[in-house]
Amino acid sequence: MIRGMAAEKPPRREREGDVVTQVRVRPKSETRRKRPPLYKVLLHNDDFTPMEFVVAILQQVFQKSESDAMAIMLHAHTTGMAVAGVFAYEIAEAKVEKVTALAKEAELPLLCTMEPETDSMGDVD
Ligand code: TYC
Repeated sequence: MIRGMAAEKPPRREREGDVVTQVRVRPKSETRRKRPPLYKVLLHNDDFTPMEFVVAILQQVFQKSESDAMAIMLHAHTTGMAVAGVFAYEIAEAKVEKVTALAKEAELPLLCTMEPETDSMGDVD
């Protein structure tokens, strides 16, 4: 022990007969997360995409009811942006790609993006 210095804990070893198992002890900062980080999928307002198209996207891609889809579309229409849903990274990415492909196919400028979900302190996790 070195005086005045926090000695680092050595790796734990467990003896089982002749087999020595070394257990890796991760520092707290490296422990596995229980929940994956989440991402908000955002629909941005524009002046050209018909309201009906946005409602249909919300129903078909985000499985929203007609009344929820209408409320989310109107929120984007009045505030400039709305959260269509919150998902793990790969799911959010697939939703953005799907909406972008449907908008392109319909030759509409509807913009769909994703961003990390943050808590009330603005922290990602
Ligand atoms: N502002 C569009 C209109 O008046 C409708 C609209 C709503 C477009 C939401 C995009 O994310 C959007 N036709």
